[in-house]
Amino acid sequence: MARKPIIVGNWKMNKTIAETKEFVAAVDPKVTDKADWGIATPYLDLQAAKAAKNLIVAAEDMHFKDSGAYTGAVSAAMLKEINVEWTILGHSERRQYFGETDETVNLKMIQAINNGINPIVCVGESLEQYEANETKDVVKTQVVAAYKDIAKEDVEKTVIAYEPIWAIGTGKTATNEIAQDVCGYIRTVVADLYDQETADKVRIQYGGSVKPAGLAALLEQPDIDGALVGGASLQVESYIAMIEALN
Ligand code: G2H
Repeated sequence: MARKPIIVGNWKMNKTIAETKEFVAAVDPKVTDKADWGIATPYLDLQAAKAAKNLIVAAEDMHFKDSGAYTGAVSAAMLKEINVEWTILGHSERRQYFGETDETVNLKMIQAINNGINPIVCVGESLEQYEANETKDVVKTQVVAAYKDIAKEDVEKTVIAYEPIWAIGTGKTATNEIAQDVCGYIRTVVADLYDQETADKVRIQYGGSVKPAGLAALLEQPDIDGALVGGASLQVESYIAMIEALN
C-alpha cells in the first residue's frame, strides 16, 4: 500500500533561535509534497520553527506526566500550546544518556496519543547486539513495549524509526538490504501485535548517517517509508539536497 514518505531532521542539541529562523526561512519554501518533511528541534527553537508553513515541527522528547515536580522537563500541554504536534520518543541518545527505558517510552507514547501529539518512536540495537545477531530480538522487545496499551486506531498516527546505534553519527550506514530486512521485520511485529492492515499503514523510517545521495534508493525499499536524519539535516544546503533528491 502507498505510504507517504516522512523525512524528519533530528537536530539534537544544535542551533540557536536565530539559526532556526534562518534555516526555516531558507528551507520551508523549498518543501514539496513528495514527502512529509520535518525538523525536530531543541525546545527553545520550537516556536521559531513554527514559523514554517510546510515543515512538520517536532520536539525531541516529551514528559509522560501532565505537570509536576520534574525539573527540566516539558509537557504535552506546553507543546500543544505552541501547536507542536509531533515528538521523537526513545531516541537512543535519550536511552543512553538520560535514563530512558522501554517503560518510560511507553508512558510517553500513551501521553502523546492522549494529547494529540504524533510520536516518532525510535528503536535499534547496539553494535554488540548487532554482532551477536540479536537485532531482531532487541527491536521486537522495544516495539512491543512501546505499543503496550496503544489502541489499534492510533497506530497510524505513530511513526517507528529504526536506528541501529552503531550507525548513528558514525558515518557507518546500514546497507539498504539490512535496513529493509529490519524494517520489514518491524512491520511483521506490528502485524502480530495488531493486524496486517494496521501494519500496512504505519510508517517506518530508517535513521543513522543518512545522506542526501542515499535517500532516494533508501526509500525504494518496500518497508522503508522515510528517514530520521541527524547530521545531514543541519545545513540548509544538505536539507535542500534531500528535498531535491526526491523530485
Ligand atoms: C540518528 C540520526 C538522527 P545521524 O540519531 O536521528 O543521526 O544521521 O547523524 O546519524
